[in-house]
Amino acid sequence: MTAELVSQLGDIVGPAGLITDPDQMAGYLTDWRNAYAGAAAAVVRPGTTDEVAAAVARCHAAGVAIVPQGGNTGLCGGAVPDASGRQVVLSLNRMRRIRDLDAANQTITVEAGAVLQSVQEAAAAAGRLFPLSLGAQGSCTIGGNLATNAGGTGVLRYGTMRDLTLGLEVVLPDGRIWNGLRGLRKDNTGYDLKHLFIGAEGTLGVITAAVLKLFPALRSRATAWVALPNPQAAIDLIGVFRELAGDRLTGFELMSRQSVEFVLRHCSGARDPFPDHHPWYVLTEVSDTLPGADLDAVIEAALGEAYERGLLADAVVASSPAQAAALWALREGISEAQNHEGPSLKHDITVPVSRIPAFIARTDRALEAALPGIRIVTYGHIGDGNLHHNLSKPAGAADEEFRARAGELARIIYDATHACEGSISAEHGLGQSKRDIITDYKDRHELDLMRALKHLFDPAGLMNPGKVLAEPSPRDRRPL
Ligand code: FAD
Ligand code: 2HG
Ligand code: ZN
Repeated sequence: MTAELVSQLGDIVGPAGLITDPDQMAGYLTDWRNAYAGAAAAVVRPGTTDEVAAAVARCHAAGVAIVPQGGNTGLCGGAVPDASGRQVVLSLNRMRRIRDLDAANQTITVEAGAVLQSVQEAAAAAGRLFPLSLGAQGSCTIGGNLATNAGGTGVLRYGTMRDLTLGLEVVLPDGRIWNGLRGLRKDNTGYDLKHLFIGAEGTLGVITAAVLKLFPALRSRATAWVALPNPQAAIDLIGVFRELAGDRLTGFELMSRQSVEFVLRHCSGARDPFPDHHPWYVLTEVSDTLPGADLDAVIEAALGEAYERGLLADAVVASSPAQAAALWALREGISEAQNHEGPSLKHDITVPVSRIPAFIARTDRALEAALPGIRIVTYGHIGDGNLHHNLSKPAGAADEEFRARAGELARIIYDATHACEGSISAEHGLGQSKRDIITDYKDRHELDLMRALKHLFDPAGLMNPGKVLAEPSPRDRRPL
């Protein structure tokens, strides 16, 4: 049956679109960190929406599960197939076209496999901004950004992918095509279905194209790196920046000394901006659509007020675009740098901004008590209340011993998150890594409704099964 299906899929997508050779499939079967690995009957790479629809319909008729995949940069194992070898990976990486750019409507229509950076560049070439910005932007795709409702460093000004999307085109789990590619900012004609597919991590259908919002290009920018005594100072500092910069505040990232130390150790060219060590840092950016706006003055006014209030230990304002880029590299290098220190246990949590200092104090005390010497790599989008509260093993400890503690350590972080009325996934999703533990933290009626929606869209359970929600036993499947 599988051989027959694979041959039919080959007829649909042609030789350029089908991979069955184990060596060529390998990169599609494990994730960026090599944290998850699976197997597949084939990797299918359709070139058009019609080909996606035909391939999905074929798999549906054969009862074979599909795992949608974009750039495979996700951090929760959502794009990795299971170990059965019976699933089909459906990669969108041949569907990269920019279908339309409507400057007057401030929209761009792109295919799901378009790499985020290429969409940013197309917008810039038209004098516009597509503001989603994240470390993986050279590899991640718009389809993956939508499926995970990606966030990144611009959320405090422009919102998440959900806020940036006006319309979608989706292939449903049985192969029908829903054309919702509307570029409308107002459309009250019933339920807004696009929001079900955004953040669904490929469990409700395959996103093939999207209409995205554009914004005026930013023509002036100022960037500062600030040393702080504690997280509360960062919360107070963002208040000062919000008051003085208003909507021009486009970046506000927190980093612990441990995070920066890993970057200084492992990223070539990284330099500490200050001679002394400080426990916490903030990278902040202010930008404007006006060319030549004096944003250094805005930053200096904010830093001046913060200094008067005793919030700052030290600060530097970038004197050139190259220096600003070097400061951003210190922030963007953390994920990669942590990989050099053994397994990195990732916890992408969010709590109300005001509760971050208490969250960090409580969690770090408990983590250090549970595993003395543990290296806590705290950083993130503090303006959104989103911390990457990641963990590295104590220096010299064995990888396997550390991995064995992962569940217990995650529980400490998630219990503290829950106690602060937060969420255990801010921007990376549930994938396979959090699909079981989420049931301990999310309202059970909400989970029931999610299961019912999954069953409504995908009654056969063939669209990325085992991601977001554990696979239901047939007994648990019930209609809405
Ligand atoms: P993939 O990894 O291929 O897939 C992710 C999920 O989406 C899977 O469940 C997959 O099945 C599903 N999917 C993919 N394409 C489709 C489609 N067309 N239709 C339906 N489902 C689909 N994330 C953030 O939010 N903010 C950050 O700041 C951030 N920084 C990162 C930095 C680094 C260095 C790395 C490695 C990752 C980072 N991420 C970040 C996580 C990741 O890059 C994002 O989640 C990204 O949006 C995933 O896109 P992708 O194309 O790689 O998706
Ligand atoms: C970031 O903000 C990303 O850098 C990645 O969301 C976080 O690797 C991580 O844990
Ligand atoms: Zn992030």
